[in-house]
Amino acid sequence: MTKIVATKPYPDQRPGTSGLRKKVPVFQQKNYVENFVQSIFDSLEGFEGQTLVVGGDGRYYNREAIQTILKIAAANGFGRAVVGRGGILSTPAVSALIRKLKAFGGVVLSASHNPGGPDGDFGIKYNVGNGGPAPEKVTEAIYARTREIASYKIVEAADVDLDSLKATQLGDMRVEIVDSVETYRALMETLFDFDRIREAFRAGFTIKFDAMSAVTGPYAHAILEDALGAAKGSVINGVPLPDFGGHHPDPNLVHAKHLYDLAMSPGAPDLCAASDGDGDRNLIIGRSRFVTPSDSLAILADNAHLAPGYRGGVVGIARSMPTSGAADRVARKLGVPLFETPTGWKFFGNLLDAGLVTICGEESAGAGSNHVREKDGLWAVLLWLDILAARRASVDHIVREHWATYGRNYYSRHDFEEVDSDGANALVAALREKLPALRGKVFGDLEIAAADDFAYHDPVDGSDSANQGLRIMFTDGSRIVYRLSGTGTAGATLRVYIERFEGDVARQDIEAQTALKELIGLSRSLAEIERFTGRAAPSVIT
Ligand code: VG1
Ligand code: CO
Repeated sequence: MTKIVATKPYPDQRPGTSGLRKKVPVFQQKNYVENFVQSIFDSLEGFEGQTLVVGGDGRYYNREAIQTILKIAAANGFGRAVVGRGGILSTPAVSALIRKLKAFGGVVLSASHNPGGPDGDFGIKYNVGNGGPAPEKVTEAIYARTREIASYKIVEAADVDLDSLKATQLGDMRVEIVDSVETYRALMETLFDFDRIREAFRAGFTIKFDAMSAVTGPYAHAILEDALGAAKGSVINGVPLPDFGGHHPDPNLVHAKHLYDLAMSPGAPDLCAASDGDGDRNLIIGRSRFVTPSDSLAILADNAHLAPGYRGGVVGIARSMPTSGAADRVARKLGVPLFETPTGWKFFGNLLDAGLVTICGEESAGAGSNHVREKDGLWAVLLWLDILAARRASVDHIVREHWATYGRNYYSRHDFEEVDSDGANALVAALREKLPALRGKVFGDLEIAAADDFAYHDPVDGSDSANQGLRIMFTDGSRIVYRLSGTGTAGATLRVYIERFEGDVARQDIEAQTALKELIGLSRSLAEIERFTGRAAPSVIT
């Protein structure tokens, strides 16, 4: 039954910020999926007879990839595979299942917020036994293996029926198809006061949740509408589609503009929210009030104790380096440590496992806690709902009160997408060269206090990660950060993160681009963005 198939390495299978992401036709090349999956298993030890969780966001090629993964897992000696029905599992649901089942690990099929379809993007990510993305030393080992792989092992068998909730045998491995939502919904019930939220909906609270035709549809229907009693129709675009209806399932102000417009319109719902392709990001917009992800992290950390799952308070907060310093101010007030990590959820795993932090977040619309080891879109929406129900206040009120207490970190990210890779690399190289000379330079009201290339020392396992983003810090606490995306599939994407602190309440409600104008101008000239990329303006501003 088990066959050993000869293969040749592909040179381009290096996992990025979050797994291996490529265009669908790249994954459709002969043995491309097989090579990568066998390389994952070749880099692991001790999974004989153990459980593997498998699921994805339902995008094009999800089912085909799952069949291949199951057959290779069976041939390599896994004892059991647990798969979401129809191949559907959100990224946080995979994490929850791995933890609940004490599985050896899991494979997540997703390219997250990137578009799907035959010409869209696909992705494969391996998660380890704590439920979180494999740390860098594992992803680098996988990559090294892909460079020399010569064969893979696969069971020859008919495809598994992914749509019926039953168990079947695949070689010596048992395959169980499970409900995609159940474990996740039960976990949410342990964290939040469902009665209190239900009561709020009964009393007239309104929500609009856009699942963006991606994976969170079934979860949002089951939790928001069925369990919590939000009005039918509160969840829109709630059926996962292989091409996400032709849209970018990216919950930001560009791709979810209709939601923003709704939130700013007369008679807007109390809360507008959305998640991304694989369900780990969140967008929060109150009536007339957009909440930046960095502010959302700070506000959630500050108010988490109101939810039953966090009654004991938070022990620490972690944020990715480009995320604004708003959470730092909360940590200081709470008297708990704040950790600054490189971009990507894999860097939070050790801190969470060691019990050093309770809540983590990224400026890219990701927040999560120690309940799983991934960021979690619906979790963030539910925590907001529970806080709103407990405080009986509007999103706008909570945000403004937060700024009045802590000050406001004006924040914006400018993305220059799909620029020429050589130009982007040259820009970074030139800026890196310039960093040491920048200290003390004055531009109008701004003086550079320090400039460096961010490096992270993991306090738990002692590992080091260098070249994680160029930081330019100013004497007034303002900051400009530059880094290249590690999730794109075409050319390079330059991300520029801009931040300025405002302590004066009278100046806290200025439109962000206006408040950051001077820094934005400087971000362009310091790095000579137009000269290196040919772009005078970013393609996406969030
Ligand atoms: C982006 C975000 C990062 C996030 C990553 C995965 O990475 O900036 O914060 O962790 O996507 O999120 P990059 O390297 O393109 O900047 V997801 O929802 O795409 O799994
Ligand atoms: Co995602």
